[in-house]
Amino acid sequence: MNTDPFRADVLDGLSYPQKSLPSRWLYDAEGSRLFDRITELPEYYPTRTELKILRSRASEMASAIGPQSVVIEYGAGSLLKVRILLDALDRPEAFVPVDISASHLHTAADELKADYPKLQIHPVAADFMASNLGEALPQAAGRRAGFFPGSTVGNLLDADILRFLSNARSDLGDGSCFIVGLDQPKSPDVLLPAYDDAQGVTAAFNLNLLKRINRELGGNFDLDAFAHEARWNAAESRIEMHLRSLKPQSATVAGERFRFAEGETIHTENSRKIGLDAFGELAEKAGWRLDRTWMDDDNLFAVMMLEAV
Ligand code: AVI
Repeated sequence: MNTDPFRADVLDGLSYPQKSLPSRWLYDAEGSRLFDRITELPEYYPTRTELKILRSRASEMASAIGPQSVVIEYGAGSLLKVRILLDALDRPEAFVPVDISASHLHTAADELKADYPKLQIHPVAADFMASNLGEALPQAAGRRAGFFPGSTVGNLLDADILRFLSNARSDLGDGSCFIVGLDQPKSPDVLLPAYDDAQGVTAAFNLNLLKRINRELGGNFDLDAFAHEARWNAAESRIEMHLRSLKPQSATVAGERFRFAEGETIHTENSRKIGLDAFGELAEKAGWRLDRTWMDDDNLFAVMMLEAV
């Protein structure tokens, strides 16, 4: 039996009336490079807005966390944002970055080590959704503080947010806190260009998923016959990314054939814009209390501090 989870997800996702693929598969090496470019686009406000909040409020976050803490970053990536927090913290003792991409994680952790020689760094190569860090977390004199910037929480369903926050609550333990970034609901006039930029970087990011299927699963998608589409779904308060078939066609993946009508789409990502109250309710169900919220002047983005209850 073939147990490749990518293959299983693709064959399953393409077999429903509304074809869909889980967004986590967007991030192969090329997808991660394209996502890094997205974060620098003029239309993509979330990254620069969150960075501005972190830079201007890091000292408040650090004093809420207290001295000699252990910081645990979920889905850590390039470790740029956590430096802002580490620089503001009083004698942080240890840092645990958790990321599924082992090579990316170890390179970023080595770079961080060079700049923070006194900090113990314990990288964990794991899917942050599935990790069970209990044993892997170092002891320290101060608190454990989770860190989950970037609004990745918006790419998850409620049930998955609940599962993730509950796991983090039991990993981090009593007395811990958790800093979470969350993009906020706003006008589609701002949202749509952020997910369909003029340079076409988001389109390349989305289409790269078909390239990945062709390369890794012996697919034969015609990349010129699909187009990127960003949609605002007001009822669900989310941006959806789709790949729209430009003509009637079929494609073969791992020996199975899938037909596409003209205009039919593959739904590839949800980016939910969850309000503070709704997020606070989810956090509460998972054993956290929403303690503080920091936002930019235009209320585009929120950075929240959860406290374990
Ligand atoms: C990673 N995540 C928070 C991004 C977002 O905004 O939902 C992924 C992304 N998709 C298209 N552009 C950015």
